[in-house]
Amino acid sequence: MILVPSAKRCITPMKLYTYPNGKNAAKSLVAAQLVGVKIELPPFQMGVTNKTPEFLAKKNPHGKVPVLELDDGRCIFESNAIARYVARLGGDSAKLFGTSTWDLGQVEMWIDVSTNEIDAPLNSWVLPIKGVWPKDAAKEKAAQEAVRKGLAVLEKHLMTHTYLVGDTVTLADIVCVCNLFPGFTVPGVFDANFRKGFPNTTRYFTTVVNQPAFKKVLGEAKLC
Ligand SMILES: N[C@@H](CCC(=O)N[C@@H](CS)C(=O)NCC(=O)O)C(=O)O
Repeated sequence: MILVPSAKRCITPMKLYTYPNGKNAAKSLVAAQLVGVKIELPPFQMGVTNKTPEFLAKKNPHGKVPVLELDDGRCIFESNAIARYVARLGGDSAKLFGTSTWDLGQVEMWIDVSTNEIDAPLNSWVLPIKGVWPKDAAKEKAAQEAVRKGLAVLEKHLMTHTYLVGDTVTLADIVCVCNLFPGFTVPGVFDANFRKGFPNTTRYFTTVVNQPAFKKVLGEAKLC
């Protein structure tokens, strides 16, 4: 059943503006692997390329990445929007969006849950550790609590599900696993002790992240 209109397949490869190993860019790069779409990574210097007048005028006025440039020069920003677009390019909309209207709703729901309830607070935990954001102990404690709450919901769902929706990887798993990636891999975040409280989420993450399309984009996920 075709639920989502497929986007036109580009002949000239699309370009994804991003810095190396970004988990937001990985969402669309994994989707591209799974639907058989080619995406090029043009030379990019974080903080320089994305602040040029040309980038701000034509690619993303927010000066942020990732940005997907189509073969005709039009651009899409916001990593989930880019991932949705790429996922629809394969021609088989069922592949990453499930096989029913219910599945599609669930895929969209889990994309939003993992973005709002996990990725948002996880950034406030991980980015100060990576030195990207300033340290603020009170904010980090609140972020950790919020991540635990978000993960508790995921953990319960994954007690009886291998994947978030249906029996195969969907875009929900791609977005969720990319969002979880820094938590499971940045030292001091989801460490062995933390993981004991989330066995289903840990099993889910390792199951999905070790699949070839994920490994090709994200590399070896060494748990922290
Ligand atoms: N919600 C956006 C977040 C984009 C974002 O914050 N990108 C960061 C890198 S992860 C960025 O480009 N920052 C540059 C800046 O803020 O100047 C998405 O999912 O694409």
